[in-house]
Amino acid sequence: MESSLEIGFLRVSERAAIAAARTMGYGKRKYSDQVAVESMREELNRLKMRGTVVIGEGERDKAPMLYVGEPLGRGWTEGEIYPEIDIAVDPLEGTNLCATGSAGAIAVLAASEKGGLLNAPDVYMDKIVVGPTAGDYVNLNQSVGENLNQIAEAFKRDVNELTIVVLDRERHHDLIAQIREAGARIKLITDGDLSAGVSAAVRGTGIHAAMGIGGAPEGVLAAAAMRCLSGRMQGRLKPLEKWQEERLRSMGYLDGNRVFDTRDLASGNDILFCATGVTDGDLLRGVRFFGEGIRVSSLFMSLKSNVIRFVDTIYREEGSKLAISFT
Ligand code: VTB
Repeated sequence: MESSLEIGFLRVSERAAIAAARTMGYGKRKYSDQVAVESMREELNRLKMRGTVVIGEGERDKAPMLYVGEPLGRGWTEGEIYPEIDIAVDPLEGTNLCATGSAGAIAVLAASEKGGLLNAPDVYMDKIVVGPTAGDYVNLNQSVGENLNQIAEAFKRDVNELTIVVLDRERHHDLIAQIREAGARIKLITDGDLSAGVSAAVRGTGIHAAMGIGGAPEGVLAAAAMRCLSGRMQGRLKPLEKWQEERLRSMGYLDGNRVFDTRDLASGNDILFCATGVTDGDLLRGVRFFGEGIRVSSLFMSLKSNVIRFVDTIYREEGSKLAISFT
C-alpha cells in the first residue's frame, strides 16, 4: 500500500476516535457508535482507493453506513488508477465503554489487498489470542488448562504468573472456572476483547492471552493485528442462537468445529492495522481535548513495510499558538 494511503488510514481512525470521544459518558452507546461510523465513512471516502467494506456495521439491509460490500474511496468515481482495497472496520470497539467513560474503547480499522481479510459472518467466535512468544504453543483444540500450561512454558514462568483477559459474561462461567483451576490470574473486562487481544501481543501490558467468546468480525481484526505483530489468533465460529446456525449454513460454513487460524482470517500480504484510543486503555491513551487542540494516541502497523508505529498526534486549532507539552 502506498505510504500516502497508509497515513490516510491513520487519520481515519484518529478522526473516528475523536468523534466518539466527544460523546464520552453521555450514556448513549448507539449515538457514540453512530458518530464514529459517520466520521469513519466520511474520511474513508476521501482516500485515493477503490475500497470495499468486508467487515463493517452489518448487512446492507440493516446498516445504512459501512455495510458489508459498501464501496468507499475516490477511485469508484475518479477512475481505476487507484488500488483496490478490502477494508475491515470497527469504528467504536467498546460502545458501552465510551458511553460510560470506562477504560479501553478504541476506533479500529484494517485494510489489505483484495481478498486479504475474511468476510466473517456476524456471529460469535470462540477465540484465543496470544503474542509471538506463545504463538506456537496454543491450540484451540487443546483444553484450557493445556493451553495455559503451554503459554506458561513459552514465557518460562509459572501458570500463576500469567494474566488472561476474559469478557465478563455468563457464557464464560466454565471458561473462568477452568482458568482458575489451572491457576492463572484473570482480568475480567466488561467489553472490548479486540483491544485485549492486541494487548496480549505487546510485552509490558501485563496481559498474556485473551480467551473466550466475542464477535467473529472483531476476530478478523484481531487476526490482522496479529499478522503485523507476529502473534497468533485462533477462532471457532460459535452460533449461540438457532438463526445464527442457519445463517452459517446458508453461507457455506458447514464444519462447526473448524478452527480458523491467523492466516485463515487475515491472509493478505499487504495488511494494515490501525487503532486509536478513545478512552484510556492498557495500550493506548484516550483522546485528550485541551481547548486549543486535541491529542490522540494510535497504534499503526503495516505488515508489508514491517513497521509498527505508536503515533502521538496533536490536531491544533486553526491559529493556535499554544505550546504543546512533552507528554
Ligand atoms: C462485545 C464486545 C466485544 O463482542 O462483548 C461483543 O465487548 C459481543 O458480546 O469486544 P456480547 O453480545 O455478549 O456483548 C465484542 O464486540 C468483540 O468481540
